Amino acid sequence: MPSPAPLDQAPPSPSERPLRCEPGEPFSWQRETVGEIASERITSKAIAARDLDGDGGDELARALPNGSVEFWKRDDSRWVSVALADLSGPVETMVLADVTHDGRVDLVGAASTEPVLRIARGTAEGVGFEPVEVLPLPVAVASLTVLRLEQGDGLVVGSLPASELNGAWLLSSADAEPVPLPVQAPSAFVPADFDRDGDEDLAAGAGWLENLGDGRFSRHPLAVQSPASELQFPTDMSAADFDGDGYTDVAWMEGYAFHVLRNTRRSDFEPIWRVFQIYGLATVAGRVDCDELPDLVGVAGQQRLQLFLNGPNGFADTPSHTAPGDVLGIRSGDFDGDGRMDLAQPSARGECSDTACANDLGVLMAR
Ligand SMILES: [Ca+2]
Ligand SMILES: [Ca+2]
Ligand SMILES: [Ca+2]
Ligand SMILES: [Ca+2]
Repeated sequence: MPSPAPLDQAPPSPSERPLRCEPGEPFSWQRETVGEIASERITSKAIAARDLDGDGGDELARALPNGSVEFWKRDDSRWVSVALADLSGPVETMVLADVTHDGRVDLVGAASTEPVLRIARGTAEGVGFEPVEVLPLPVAVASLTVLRLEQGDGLVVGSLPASELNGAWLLSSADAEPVPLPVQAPSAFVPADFDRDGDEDLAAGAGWLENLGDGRFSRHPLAVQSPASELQFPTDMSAADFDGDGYTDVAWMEGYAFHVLRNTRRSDFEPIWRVFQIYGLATVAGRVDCDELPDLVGVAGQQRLQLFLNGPNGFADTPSHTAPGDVLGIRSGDFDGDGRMDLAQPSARGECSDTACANDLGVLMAR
């Protein structure tokens, strides 16, 4: 089977803000341009969204490969640049999380070219960061995922699939020793409290890791182990309670199919929906239309965005909306604070010089 490079990784969780729209309101996506990205290597791993100034809407940040990070916010339907930060070195993947456990959101970046984390501590006021600190790691970093722990935000560090130390590590804080996680071949990571015991667990590749709350994790299969199942290994996953039973389910994207696996509450999952498509690459989940059931977005063949709306009767087998353009990745956020998931979407404009391509950083606002 052809194996396209994983496009991106899903963000940790859909918005938990109250919905500010009425059930049955018609849905559309409104595309807005945030800025330009003069880089050919930007993907949505280098994009992060979080409400940093506490006004209820997420700020949007993007890192360039040289570590320069720009922050924007949506202000009265316009996008304004609000801050610059500098991680002073190569950055391919970036998260916003309180890894120093001081109550302020920090900026964390890393790259597959060097075994370090670059951390800029958040300052007390609004959107601002201290000068970067560089922390050594056992491996170069292919992915960063935020895992919420009792004491604050932790980080799951995934190494490159081809690297000698093939696996994933948990840093329970910025100054903690990395602890190896029982993961065989890391590809996609999605945190969620699957067993509702108050400790955030982690879907990781073909399994999920139950957080035992004492720093240890117990591994369970996530792919359904039956001869009829074609589930092998996800290129990406997202998590949300798609059937509204209170337990977080998983959307599983493979090269050729897109599945929803229902959390059975018995430490296992069962497939309840599947569509076929070519080269599924990335997925995010969150409420897009005006009901409480989370919807699904996939990046599929030809790198097109597809939206599958979820309702009381489940998902339709054809996407209800698609967005054109060469999508380089997706990141979810709620930029206007209305409780509906919006999408940050770098896209290729096809204008390249010898050294860089001019790409758009766009946003699809749920309307
Ligand atoms: Ca904000
Ligand atoms: Ca749990
Ligand atoms: Ca569920
Ligand atoms: Ca929104």
